[in-house]
Amino acid sequence: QPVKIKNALISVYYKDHLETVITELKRLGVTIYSTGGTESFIRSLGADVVAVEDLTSYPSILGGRVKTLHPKVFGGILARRSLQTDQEQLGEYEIPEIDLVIVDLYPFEETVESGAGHDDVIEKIDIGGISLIRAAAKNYKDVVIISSKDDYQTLANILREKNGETDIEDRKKYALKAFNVSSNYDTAIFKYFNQDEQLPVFKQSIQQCQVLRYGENPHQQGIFYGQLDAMFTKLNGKELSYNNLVDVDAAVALIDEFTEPTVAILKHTNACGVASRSFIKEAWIDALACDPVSAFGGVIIANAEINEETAAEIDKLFYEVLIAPAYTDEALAILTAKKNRVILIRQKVELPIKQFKTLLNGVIEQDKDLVIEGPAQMTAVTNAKPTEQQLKDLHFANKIVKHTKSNTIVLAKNDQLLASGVGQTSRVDALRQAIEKARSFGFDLQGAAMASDAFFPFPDCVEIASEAGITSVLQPGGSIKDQDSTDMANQKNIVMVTTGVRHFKH
Ligand code: 93A
Repeated sequence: QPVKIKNALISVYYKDHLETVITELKRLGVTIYSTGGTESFIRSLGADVVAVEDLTSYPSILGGRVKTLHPKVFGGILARRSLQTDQEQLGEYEIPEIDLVIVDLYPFEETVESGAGHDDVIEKIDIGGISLIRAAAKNYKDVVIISSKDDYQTLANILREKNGETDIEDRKKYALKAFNVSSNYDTAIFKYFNQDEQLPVFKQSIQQCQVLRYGENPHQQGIFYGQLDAMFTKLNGKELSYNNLVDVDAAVALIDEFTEPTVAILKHTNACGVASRSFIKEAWIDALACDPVSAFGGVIIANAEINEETAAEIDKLFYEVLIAPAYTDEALAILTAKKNRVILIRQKVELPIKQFKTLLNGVIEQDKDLVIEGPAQMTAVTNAKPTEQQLKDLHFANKIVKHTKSNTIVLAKNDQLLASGVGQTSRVDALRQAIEKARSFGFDLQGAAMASDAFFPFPDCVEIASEAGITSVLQPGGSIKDQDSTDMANQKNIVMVTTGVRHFKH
């Protein structure tokens, strides 16, 4: 049914281009209600206008935060013209029907983009205006909602051509547009809050970028968005490649799990050597001993200063990148003799707590895995209880398992990685790979600790582990067949603890 406009409410932030509509409303004798600034503007055009305060018998309060939020305004917009009870209530409370609402919202995005401070941005979150838009759009069967300047001219044309009437198709089209305006508006507010609270570091970092030699392979282009200079001082070597960056990222995340002097060696993001010792040189020697074959061409990271004697040992290996918090001058003299090797000093800077990855036709975001369970979070589920040393070994293995590609099993003993099975499609495969690797490098697995990134679906892993000499096992638990694995551990007289926390990494 056509609606003949009798009363209009106009509340616009930017007043420009309103003249044509006002001219038509004036000609049609429409009563115009309006808020402070808009009211003055309409009056200046020579049209009659009723202050919304006179309609509500309430002043605009809280510095304008509450000016249209009143039943006398919203009742007139939301009342169903065809519903008798709504009509009776309008009469009872002396509420005029409002058939046209024109709103131009507080410019939230524009205020954010102008670099305004937080308080100014907050003030530009429109509450009354967005409510007017939503209310009028909800009642589009009886009300016209104009939520964008772009529509002033077409509205004026319709009013002129149809002599103040609108039809349902037009009103529905304007309602659709109104909900588009309101949803974009709220999305902008959401983005502002999300950026402000969670991603300050990331936001900063993507303002700079660096073109890489190539991507993962020479036929792929690569760019790094971020500020490497803020994290590392490069003392020697060529530009970091795409793959170097990926491994350096993994190395940094892994080493931050450790507090004692520790060295880790990584290949394709997985550790192939980790050891914690009282002195960094011993940590290096025992990290390398884990898998000296894989270590070739790897990324090395240490959490303590590299001295001369450690540098002399590291220098014997061909590696791509070495990262440490500091180097002695004598150490640097040795390390910088090989021109291509990248030597980095790492500054501790705050890193983003979110991860992003493109996927299908979108992007997925998640929190980084920032938790690690220590002995206090380990619950012994077997008859045999862990010794201090076993708890220490399990904790060490758990730190590494968290940073290794799933499915993974990590074997460790005396603060040294013995071997791991990485990125396997079954947990049994990961365990077999780990056992075989450890043996091939001469490790005796008697008394070793084993950590699994996820629960055991069957008791087979516990059985195989026990046969290899492993005496303590850590896993998150949570399989419906947990008890089978526990029974197997009891039968083999080995210790098993659960942590309740899974550490998948893909
Ligand atoms: O602060 S508000 O959210 N509170 C309200 O009740 C309210 N009603 C309308 N802002 C409100 N408005 C907005 O005021 C409109 O969306 C428009 O942007 C602006 C118009 O104010 P004025 O007519 O005083 O210039």
